[in-house]
Amino acid sequence: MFNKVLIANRGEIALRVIRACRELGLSTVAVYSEADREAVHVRFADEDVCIGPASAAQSYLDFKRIIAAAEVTNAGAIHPGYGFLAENADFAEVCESCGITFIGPKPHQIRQMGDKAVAKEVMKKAGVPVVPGSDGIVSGFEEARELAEAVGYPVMLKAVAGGGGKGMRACYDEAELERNFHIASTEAAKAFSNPDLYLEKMIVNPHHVEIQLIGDSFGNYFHFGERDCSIQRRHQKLIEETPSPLVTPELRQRMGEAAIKGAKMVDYLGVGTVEFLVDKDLNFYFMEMNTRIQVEHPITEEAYEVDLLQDQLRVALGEKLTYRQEDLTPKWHSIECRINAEDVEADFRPAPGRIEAIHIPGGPGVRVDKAVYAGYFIPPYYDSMIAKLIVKARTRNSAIIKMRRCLEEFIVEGVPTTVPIHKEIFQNEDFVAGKYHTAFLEENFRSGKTESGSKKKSITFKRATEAAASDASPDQGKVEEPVGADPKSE
Ligand code: MV4
Repeated sequence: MFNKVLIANRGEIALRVIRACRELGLSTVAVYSEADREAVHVRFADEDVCIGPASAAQSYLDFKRIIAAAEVTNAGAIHPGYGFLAENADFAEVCESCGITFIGPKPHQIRQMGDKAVAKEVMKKAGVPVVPGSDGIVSGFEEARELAEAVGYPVMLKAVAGGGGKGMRACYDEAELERNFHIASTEAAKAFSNPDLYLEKMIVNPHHVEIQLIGDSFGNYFHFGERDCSIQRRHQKLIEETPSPLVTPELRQRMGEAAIKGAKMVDYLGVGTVEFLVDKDLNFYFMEMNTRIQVEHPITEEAYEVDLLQDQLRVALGEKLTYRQEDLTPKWHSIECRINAEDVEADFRPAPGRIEAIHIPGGPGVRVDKAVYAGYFIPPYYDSMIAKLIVKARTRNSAIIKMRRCLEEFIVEGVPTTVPIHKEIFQNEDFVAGKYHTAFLEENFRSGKTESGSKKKSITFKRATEAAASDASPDQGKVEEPVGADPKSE
């Protein structure tokens, strides 16, 4: 067992882990790169170790430096956060062989879910619905052609070592399939050192709905409903919400049970997320399983009144979970906006630099997970997310009103942020009506040349109708039952 945790990460998630550790009486070790000397996670950990230069390859991704830091500080466990080494099975294995608890699932579970074709086979065996397509990898174009003929076009070619939208190609006919087959496998070989592909029927305009689950070492499994992550751009999520406007209580139960069946199949340990695509007829299909705590976990914590970080640490400590599934219902509607230091007008280009001033919204039902402050210099080496703005309210409409208010209060000077685009999305009538799928942003954005004729893309967002845009309160004139109050909405 362990009583000291090294956090192999930075930014808001490192701080989130430190907070959970302190509440559980665990001591903490921060590691940091030379670019992160002034970072908040370093200040709030009990101990800290500089592990190398700014480049992630020589710091947050370097097994040897992180293991060495754990050994010199006598940390018994490593929490990887998300990104960096969070889903690296080799790293989890190295931790184990050094007698350090990796806070996450077992190495073979990470490896199984990391191979997308294997993951799909495992889920299929467990009885989880999967998209029709190849059983495992496709050996060559000829096999791909026959399969595509059988399931019908359009189809997708996906790299088994890809994921999160990487190494994926749409094919609308046989000619395109033939062209793409060679391109996709060559690309996959280069990008992932693995040329293997699998094939699936394409689900058109799907919703991205993911189920949060947890398993302990006694074989107990629970799910915490879904998160709708359909508002994304080039596979980068911008907004997540729970409950999903699409998901009925009955669908939630079926998807939750399917996710747990899949997790049980691999004796899954810890927190995990099972990603599904949901089509317009509410059919759901397994996509991927994420074997980490995710960026968007706070909306589930807020809606379900749980602490997933504490639970993740507890099951890693060998504790038993004491939930009853029937108690795990959404108590609130929660929405998250990812606030990134990016120039939206310049194709969302990351915009590192100094935060000259910052005002963080507050008030009831508002949570901001961040690790930035006035005067902080956002280094150019890592991702551009600077804060997560999370609200909760009893209804979706009141959560939208609260989010609009918080976005007005969210002031950052010194670097551009994604706040302006969030303001626009929260005025869009389709979004406000809960009518959106994964193509929402692409469909609602127009890009073109600016008046000056420069190459800079100017992006304008289709506005809500005048009536909806000027109506500050979508609650008005519309009666909506609070979350959980209507037995039908449970
Ligand atoms: C698909 C799909 C349509 N049909 N698979 C993208 C990320 C990866 N997790 C799976 N992805 C998709 N797989 C089939 N058979 C459409 C997507 C997809 C997508 C999925 C979730 C969220 C946003 C997306 C945006 C474009 C494509």
